[in-house]
Amino acid sequence: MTVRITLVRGDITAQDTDAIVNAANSSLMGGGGVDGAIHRRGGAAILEECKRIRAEQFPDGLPTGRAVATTAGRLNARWVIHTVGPVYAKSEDRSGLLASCHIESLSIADEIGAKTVAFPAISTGIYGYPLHEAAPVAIRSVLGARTLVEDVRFVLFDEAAFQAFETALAAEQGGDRPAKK
Ligand code: AR6
Repeated sequence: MTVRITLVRGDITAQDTDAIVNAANSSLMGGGGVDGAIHRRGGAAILEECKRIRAEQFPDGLPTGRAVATTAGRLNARWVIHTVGPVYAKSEDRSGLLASCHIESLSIADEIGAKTVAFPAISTGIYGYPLHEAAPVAIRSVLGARTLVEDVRFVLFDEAAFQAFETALAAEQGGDRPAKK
């Protein structure tokens, strides 16, 4: 079954999906942007689990393109899936790593049994990925993923991000207008 993709404008920390994806960094110790918002609103339980994951599984940090799950603490979601997007580089195509973030996050969602997953526009903030390059990669990797996840909600913070994802989704779906919430 193909994943159903929905685009919404909003704050990912307010989503009530089974899991929300965090645009983290390798340290898993928090940061700015989505990462900062998730840790602030979710509370200390998330960081505690991140520390344990670092100590037990990833002493050198979570590699770019990989994903791990923790509790969502006080958030509405049940889990946070932390993934590390690539820092944008003009000199090198890192779209494979960005695709991997989505595919690995959905694979972790399958492991924990999450059927609905919210993604931010990974790498398009502090990591500098242009929206018009990131959006098609994100949409295509989700549509192409082998997963049991039924609903993927891209939660876009501003109009520019929403429009980039709307264009990318319409292109993939042969010109259909995407569902707007
Ligand atoms: N909800 C939804 N989207 C948001 C939110 C929010 N609450 N806040 C920002 N965005 P970024 P990155 C958008 O910078 O580029 C952190 O310090 C934002 O407008 O959060 O992957 C980490 O620790 C942008 O479109 O993530 C890493 O060090 C998108 O989310 C680094 O930033 C991603 O922006 C990761 O950078």
